[in-house]
Amino acid sequence: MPISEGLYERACRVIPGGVNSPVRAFRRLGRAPFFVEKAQGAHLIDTTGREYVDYVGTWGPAILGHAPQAVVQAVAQAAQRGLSFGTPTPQEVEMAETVCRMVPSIEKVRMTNSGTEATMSAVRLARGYTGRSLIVKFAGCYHGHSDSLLVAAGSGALTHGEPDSAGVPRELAALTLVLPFNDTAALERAFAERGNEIAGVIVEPFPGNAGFYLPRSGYLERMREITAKYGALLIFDEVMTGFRISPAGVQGKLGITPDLTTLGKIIGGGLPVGAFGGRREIMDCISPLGAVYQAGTLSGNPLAMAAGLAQLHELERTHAWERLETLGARLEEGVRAALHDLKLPFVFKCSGSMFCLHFTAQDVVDLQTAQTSDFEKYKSYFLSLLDQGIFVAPSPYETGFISTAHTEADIDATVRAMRRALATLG
Ligand code: KE4
Repeated sequence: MPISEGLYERACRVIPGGVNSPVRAFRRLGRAPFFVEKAQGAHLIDTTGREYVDYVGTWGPAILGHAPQAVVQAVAQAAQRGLSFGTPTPQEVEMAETVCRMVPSIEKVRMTNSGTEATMSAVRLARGYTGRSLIVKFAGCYHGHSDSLLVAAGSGALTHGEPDSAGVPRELAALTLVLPFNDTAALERAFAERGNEIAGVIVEPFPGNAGFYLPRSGYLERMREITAKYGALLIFDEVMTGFRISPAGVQGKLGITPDLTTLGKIIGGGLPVGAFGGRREIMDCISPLGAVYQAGTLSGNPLAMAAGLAQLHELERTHAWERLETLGARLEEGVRAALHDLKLPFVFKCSGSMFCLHFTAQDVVDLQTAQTSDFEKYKSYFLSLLDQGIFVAPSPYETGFISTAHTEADIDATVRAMRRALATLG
């Protein structure tokens, strides 16, 4: 299949790995990435004119599909009024009011330009608010690339973390404890031993960065109890799940109230936006009110606010979450039937419009079980789907996203293509 080889070679000469974010490079897949010329609805069109049904959805933001008219028109109209002012604007107030209305745990919110900025700021705020230094995260959960969160589990669950990237000082990594997800005993031990040092616990409530999987019943509820007991802040990283799993993300679906929430992706409508918010008494510690500094030249950018507001309003106007549940259930039914008919023991995890097929027979409940997925099988599946015009995540450690622009016909065609891709693996 013709791929934009020339473009990729040019890109590799001037961009590290030819991409502006590593996952786009199709590493270990034995094929150069395609380059997108344009996108509309549930479809991408690459520079060779080839079309794909898209389940990456620009990693989450494209919940209405690509270039939804409501969003495109809002951005075009905003652009006519200017691109960036460095002053407050009415749209930022409307965005903050909308977020606080849709996510009741958020009483005040600050805009950033990415999910990374949002989680980095939330971690600093937890430390500033509590006066403590330790942060707890979970193996396999990804919260962007700030130093304190690029940390892997240390030699022992209770010992300090190890850098998960070159350039992260060991001294800083030591202030992050990395625990196994879905392991309540490990969480209770960490707090029993060091609870009064822990500023905050940051978690993807429905993890989507080691493939998609779910918390065991009661796990997050216990996490809420323990953090409250020890005065540590519970930070729900809903950059991926926010405004998708429900209007109020996972917290809305499960009825759990975190102290802070980080947001991104959907809130920007495809433009660069992140946000962090929570209880007023905590958020009022943020500059210029409080002593925790946080800032951004383009935070609350008028075009990004116009895009995000148009997307959120369109989601509400169309009751999008019902549609996403319907489409997700149709995909789940089709995939499970295919796995049954082909006698494949693979594990399919989904919730609403988020899904992942794990190429393992082990139930996937954390990073360790996710890593039992067979990469070569995933590679074969990915390439077969790509050749059939279906674009799923170019890594087994990502999540698939359905949008309201997908149709029943798209889902049914995708299931047929999955059957063909899986049939070679039996
Ligand atoms: P960004 O800085 O990429 O906007 O957001 C970081 C982030 C924070 N929290 C969660 C739960 C996230 O999933 C992300 C980013 N997600 C990845 C997809 N796995 C972004 C894709 C990429 O890195 O290119």
